[in-house]
Amino acid sequence: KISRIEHLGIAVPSIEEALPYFENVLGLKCYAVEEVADQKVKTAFLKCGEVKLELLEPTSPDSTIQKWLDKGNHGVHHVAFCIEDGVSNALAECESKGLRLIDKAPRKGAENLNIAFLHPKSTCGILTELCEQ
Ligand code: CMX
Repeated sequence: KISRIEHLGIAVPSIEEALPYFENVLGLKCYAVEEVADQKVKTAFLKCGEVKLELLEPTSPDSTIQKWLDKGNHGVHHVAFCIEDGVSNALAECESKGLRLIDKAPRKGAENLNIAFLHPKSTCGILTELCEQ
């Protein structure tokens, strides 16, 4: 069961260059910067009410985010939903409903959350992340 949007993942070539817009223009506050080594990204988190924005900067040319940017994409990369009754249960339900899972089981993401991704080809073109505290 989805309780809320946990965060929006936003791909940027450089967190340093993007932050002045988010902080000085939008007035949001960056409260954490963290590298997620296995995803080859540096992340910066900002609070926007209950929802977070996660800026994603690639740390390697073969990073998923770098490949996405190289294809001419920019901006919102994924939507992450908070799942009340656990990511494992949600994955089983999504699979039974014919969705394509990127992660077959939950794994640790930024902020030490249990997370799993669903493939955008089965979620109306929106790369979808499921999260649990
Ligand atoms: N949103 C919507 N569609 C996307 C997408 C995105 N973010 N990324 C890729 N796609 C689409 C592509 O447009 C492409 O569609 P077409 O075949 O119609 O052109 C299709 O998915 C396949 O894309 P691809 O460029 O060939 O890329 P890959 O298959 O190599 O990877 C994906 C796509 C979604 C499987 C991969 O990005 C993935 O595993 N993502 C989950 C992990 C992740 O995003 N990590 C970074 C964030 C980590 C964090 O938040 O901590």
